[in-house]
Amino acid sequence: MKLQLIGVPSMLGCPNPGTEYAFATLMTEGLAEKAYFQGVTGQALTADVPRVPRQRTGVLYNPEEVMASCRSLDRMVTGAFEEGLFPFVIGGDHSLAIGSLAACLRRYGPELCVLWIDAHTDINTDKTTVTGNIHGIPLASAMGLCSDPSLRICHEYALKGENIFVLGGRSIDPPEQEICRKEGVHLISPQQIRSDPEGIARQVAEQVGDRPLYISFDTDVLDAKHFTATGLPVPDGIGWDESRILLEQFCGMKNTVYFDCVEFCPPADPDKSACRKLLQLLDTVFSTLSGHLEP
Ligand SMILES: [Mn+2]
Repeated sequence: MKLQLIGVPSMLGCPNPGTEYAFATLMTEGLAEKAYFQGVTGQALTADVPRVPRQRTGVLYNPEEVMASCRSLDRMVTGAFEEGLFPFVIGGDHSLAIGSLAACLRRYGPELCVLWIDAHTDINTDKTTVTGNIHGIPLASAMGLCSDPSLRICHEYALKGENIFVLGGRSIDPPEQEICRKEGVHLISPQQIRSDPEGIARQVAEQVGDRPLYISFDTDVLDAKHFTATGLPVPDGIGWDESRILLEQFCGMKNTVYFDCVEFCPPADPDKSACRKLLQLLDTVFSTLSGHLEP
């Protein structure tokens, strides 16, 4: 199996602009070459993202345009599955997951497990959000917890809280903590990961077992002192080594069906040093995935 690279140049779901340049910047700096070298094939796709000013209409910022981007990504991820390709998605802000989670749920059903490697749990609903930023609600959307049905794409299946593992979460709103507790979401702290990254990765892998696995890597999981080129840098995170250990473990699992990397913000990285480190990490992901995807 080969990879399908998909870029989502979105920023309307997060407060700070810049994530819309991540895919183009990574491609210019060698992402496609690294992918090609590791076995990716074909042309990269770019999701259709409306270009409009960011503005709040009611509770949320730009719900119509964000959902249009998500539906575009849903079609591309679904298309990749139909062609037997592994979807490898570069954001863009994390709201894109509404589209990719919908595609994965429709294909794999409620057994789908989600690894959310992120400083945030992104599990606010349209009722609990304070900021109105849609990158804070994708998990709640996939679980069917949002009260506005237009914020959800796949209505056949809901993601189960007990199948969600948030790794590195440390900026969690009180309503999100309540949702996580009630729904049985697994929260693994940065401290737990730093103290024994291999052990934590193994434990989570055992809990997932052979169920289909969705992996999302939000760059803000990295500690703010290692990586500031993201919309919302948060202190007390994990390092590059721990990130690599987690991704090697999880991307090496045969049941992994999807990967994304989101929230990289190139304008906050003028000397491209963060970009180069991120490319190295993604190269590890490529080589780990290509090691187990069937030819
Ligand atoms: Mn996120």
